[in-house]
Amino acid sequence: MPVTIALAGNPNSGKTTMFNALTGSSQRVGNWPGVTVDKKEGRLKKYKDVTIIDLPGIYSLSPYTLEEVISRDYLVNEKPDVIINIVDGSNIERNLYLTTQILDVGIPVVIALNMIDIVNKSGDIIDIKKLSETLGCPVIETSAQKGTGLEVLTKKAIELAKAGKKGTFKRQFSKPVELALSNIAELIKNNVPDENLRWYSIKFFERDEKVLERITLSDVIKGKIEQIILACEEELDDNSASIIASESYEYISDVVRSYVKKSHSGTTLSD
Ligand code: GDP
Ligand code: K
Ligand code: MG
Repeated sequence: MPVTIALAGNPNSGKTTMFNALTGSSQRVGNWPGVTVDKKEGRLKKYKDVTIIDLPGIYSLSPYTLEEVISRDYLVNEKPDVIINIVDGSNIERNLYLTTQILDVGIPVVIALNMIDIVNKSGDIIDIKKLSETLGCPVIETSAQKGTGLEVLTKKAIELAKAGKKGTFKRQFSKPVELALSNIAELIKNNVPDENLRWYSIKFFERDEKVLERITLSDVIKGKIEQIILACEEELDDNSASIIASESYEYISDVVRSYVKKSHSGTTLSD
């Protein structure tokens, strides 16, 4: 069975280094449709039926930059079989913002906890097992530069792709937000793919312009969604997009506080 793996991650997380290590000389560079951003594609070494797509480096899946829109359109509409999310382990808190959004999309994800050589040298300790349980997906330690962990990483990715195995990520937003999201999900569930329902519900809640353009809903349904959002905004006294962003940052900082022990700070590793 042919498998398509997408590499997604922040700029400077080691994506290009990883892509080169995985694909060697089998690379082709083209353009994403209609834009001049490079689209790099290659074949996984030793596997002729595994294609690797290098997505542009991004910090989030919001609709504000060309790179973000290319990446999310690809993930949501073209659906790779599995995403390898490259996380710079030495900058984990910042990198996990994109990770949570990628996990919301609803396709299988493996996290490459990259720069692990730097993490180890610094003396920081990351509880991989707990992180993996919390994020509901495998977390594999890698050094793209030294070539460590890559075989385990790609084996895991191919295994998830073939099993079509989605993660079990279940971060909870606050009660009013979860209520709004489930009410929105009820209204849009016939208009979006099942596996992406959570992602679309969040995007409608955020009034994401690109999603509003793309998914056609009746004016009555649109009106109901707006009422749901307004009620939540009133209750939490903030606008919806900023509610999602700030609750996401809180969630990530909890995760990092619990599972990352910095060698030079007072942060503790919970059990
Ligand atoms: P990109 O912006 O995500 O494509 O990142 P690059 O692949 O260009 O990597 C950014 C820098 O980090 C480069 O200098 C790489 O050599 C270096 N790098 C990438 N992966 C690793 C790693 O696992 N360990 C270390 N120490 N450096 C890495
Ligand atoms: K770079
Ligand atoms: Mg790069």
